[in-house]
Order: sequence, then C-alpha cells, then structure tokens
Amino acid sequence: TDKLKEHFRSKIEPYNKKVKDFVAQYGDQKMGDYTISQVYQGMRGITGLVYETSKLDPEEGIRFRGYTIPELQAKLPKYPGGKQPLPEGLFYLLLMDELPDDDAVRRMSNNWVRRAQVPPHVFKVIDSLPQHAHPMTQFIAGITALRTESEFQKAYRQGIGKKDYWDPVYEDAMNLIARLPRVAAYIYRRTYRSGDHIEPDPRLDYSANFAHMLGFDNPEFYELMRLYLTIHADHEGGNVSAHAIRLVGSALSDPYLAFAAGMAGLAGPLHGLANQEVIRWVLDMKKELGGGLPTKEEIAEYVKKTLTEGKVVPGFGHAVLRKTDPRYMAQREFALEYMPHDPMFLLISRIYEVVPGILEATGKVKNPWPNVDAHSGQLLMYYGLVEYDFYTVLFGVSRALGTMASLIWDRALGFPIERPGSTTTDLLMKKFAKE
Ligand code: CMX
Repeated sequence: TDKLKEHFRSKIEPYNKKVKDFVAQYGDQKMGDYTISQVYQGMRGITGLVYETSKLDPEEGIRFRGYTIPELQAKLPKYPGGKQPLPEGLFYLLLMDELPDDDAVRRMSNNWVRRAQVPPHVFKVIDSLPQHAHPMTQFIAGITALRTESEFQKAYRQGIGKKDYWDPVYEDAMNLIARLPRVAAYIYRRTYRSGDHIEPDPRLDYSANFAHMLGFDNPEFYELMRLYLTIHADHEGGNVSAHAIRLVGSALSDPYLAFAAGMAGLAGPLHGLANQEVIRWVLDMKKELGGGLPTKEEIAEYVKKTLTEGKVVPGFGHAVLRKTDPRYMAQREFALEYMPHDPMFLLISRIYEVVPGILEATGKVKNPWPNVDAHSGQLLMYYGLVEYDFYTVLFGVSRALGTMASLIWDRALGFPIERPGSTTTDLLMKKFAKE
C-alpha cells in the first residue's frame, strides 16, 4: 500500500468539513468590489480562486503553505551535507500541509522511483518531432503521450463516483511528477547531445537523478537543482500555468491534459519562457557591446534601446509582486556562495543595479524589480547547461510539484467546473456610458 496516499486520505474528510462549515456560515459575505478597468486588465487584483498550496504577497513574495523560501531552506530536510531543501519535502508539505521529516522525504523519493518508468512510445513521439523543435514543443508532446497511462481517464470511463475522483488524480499526478525528469532529460540529450541518453540512477534523490540524466554529475549542480526545483514549484493560483492547469482540470480532463495546458502557458515569453529570453537578451547585449563586462552606462543605453524598440526587458516586472522576487534573492545568494566572480553573475548583478531605475522612470511599469527568471539562467550557464532554449522545461518540471498537489486538492474538495462570466464592450457601454 501507498502510505503517503493513506496519509493524504486521512486529511480529506476533516478539511472538507472545515471548508463546508465555513462556506455555510460565511458564504454570502462580500469579498470586494472591482472596476471596469480591472476587467479590461486581465482581472488584475480580483481574487477569484481558492488555491491552497501557496500564496503570493506583493511585498514579501511567495509563501508555500505559510513558509517563505528562507524558512523552507531552514526547515525542510536536506541531502546529507547539503544546504538546499529537497523538493520531495516541498511536495510533501504542499500536499499534506505539514512539514515532513527525513523519513517522509525518503518515502516520497522511493515512491517516485517506483513510478518513474516512462513507456517507450513517449520517446517515439518525441523522436518523431524535428530535432530543432523547441524543447517546450517536445515537452508538451511528451506529456500528452504519457496520457495513455491515465488512471483517472480509465476510472472515469468505469463510472467512478465524484467523491473518489481524487484517488486516480493522485495516481496520475504522482506518476507524472515521477516521469517528468526522464522525459525532460530525454529531450535535452536528443536535442543537444546527439541522442546520447543517460539511464536514471534510482539511488539518487529526485533532483540529483534529474541532473545526472541531463549529464551534469557535479555535487554543486545537484544542490542547484534542489534549490531550482523547490523555488519554481508554485506561485499561488492565478498565474498563467497554475490557472490553466486548474481550469482545464476542472473540466475533469485528466492531470496529463491539464498539465500540458499549463505548460503551453508556461511557454509564453511573458511567463516561464522569460528565463530563456533573459539569457538571449544578455548575450545579445554582450555581442553588441563587444565582450567584457559592460559599464552601467552601456547597460542603461541598451535597456533604453530595448524599450524604444517596444520590447519588454525580460526578467523584470511582475503582475503581483512589488519588490525584488525572493526567488531571485535565493538564486543570488547561491551565486554569491558558489561563483561570486563569475563574469555572467557580475553582469546580472550590474543589470540589477541599472534596470529598476529606468523602468521606474517610464512611469508605467508597476514593478521595476527583477523576478525569478532574471537569475536562473546565469546559474545554469555557469555549470555548462548553456542551451537556454531548454530552460523553460526545467521550470516546467518544478511547476508540476505545486500544481499537481493543488489539483489533487481540487478534486478532493469537489471543486466544480470553472466558468466565470464575460460580457461585451457594447453591453458595458449601454450600462455605464448612458449620457
Ligand atoms: N519591460 C518593459 N515594459 C514593462 C515591463 C518590462 N519588464 N514590465 C511591465 N512593462 C510595461 C507593460 O508592458 C505595460 O505596458 P503598456 O501599458 O504599454 O502595455 C506597463 O508596463 C504596465 O504593466 P504592469 O502592470 O507593470 O505589468 P503586467 O502586470 O501587465 O505584466 C509582466 C507583468 C511580468 C508580464 C511584465 O512585467 C513583463 O512583461 N515582464 C517581462 C517579462 C517577464 O520577465 N516575465 C516573467 C514573469 C515571471 C514568470 O511568470 O515567470
């Protein structure tokens, strides 16, 4: 038996009761007003979702089940001798709403190892794409191909009752998480290493095994992967990838389909693809300025040119955050510890000094500070993972942890199909612009 699943099962009844009682008593309380502008601005600032696993504060950044990133670095189990939290433990926290001990983390690790076998047709589907297909195209194709194994789809066809939906969703979510690193590593090796694939090593933890299959067997890189997979996991419910997964999952599309939808969103340049765009932009800058470490003045000129051309400065700004992203700071601290003299790190740091002032001076950018994507590429490049078109796939593997924990809860809580209303400008004008 799956002890983790039994432990989760024990949480469902009491939490359901808590939610039902709360809604019964307070369900008709108003949560706020919203304006016509907000409706035109992508529903910015309208709280319209309950998403239990994490919450984003504009000033303070993300909290996973109430814990900040530095708190997680202190409290979550680590690899012996390591400093970074193990993402197995983060997933346990997100799913169970309780901090894991070493034993729980080991159990999670082993559970995923048992589920990690990727069926051969998935590799065939990926191999049928041209080698130059963007890694996110290959990733989404691979995820969709994994869907043949969906337990939820099977159970639904067999007529499973609504209160049991969570069970096969849990199975799919766990299998998906367990299989993603292999799929991602396969894409990397086929695209950039002539298809010279590396078998998994089940003795390694989730992050180290992923690094190993990618071809980076360096204890520092293992630590980076543990940090990376932890901090990218979740960012509350309204961001494009998490929201797409929630939305598609609410139609009872199985977790593979829901996750593929989320990854299609993550592949957008204003969202997860920004991590590749940052490196592309920085390398273009270096090329144009003729190598070496550009001065602040040169960087400022380049930033202004980007803005004049009507482009965004990738890695800066956020729809919710109004301060430097703590995920940026966690990566900066990693760089300060392991590679303080890396030329690329020095450049990223200098960009951090220059960009906010310029964005602020535009008078329109609501958050001039860097987000998670401004830093992640530099760390990967330092260890030799230089193929930046691949970076969003790494983000995607991590994003499965938060969104799948959340999706299991969606079904455990019996959340209905999501269906907000919409209107037309014509109707709005008839109602509000009468004079
Ligand atoms: N560079 C240039 N202009 C920017 C900008 C940036 N980094 N960030 C915001 N702006 C502009 C917007 O394009 C908008 O311009 P218009 O009014 O001309 O359309 C204006 O400032 C106001 O936007 P905002 O309210 O500050 O930001 P939004 O909530 O609309 O968008 C985001 C947020 C992240 C899409 C935006 O800041 C952006 O495009 N940043 C660069 C891309 C990026 O780094 N994305 C990754 C985010 C993190 C993640 O999801 O991974």
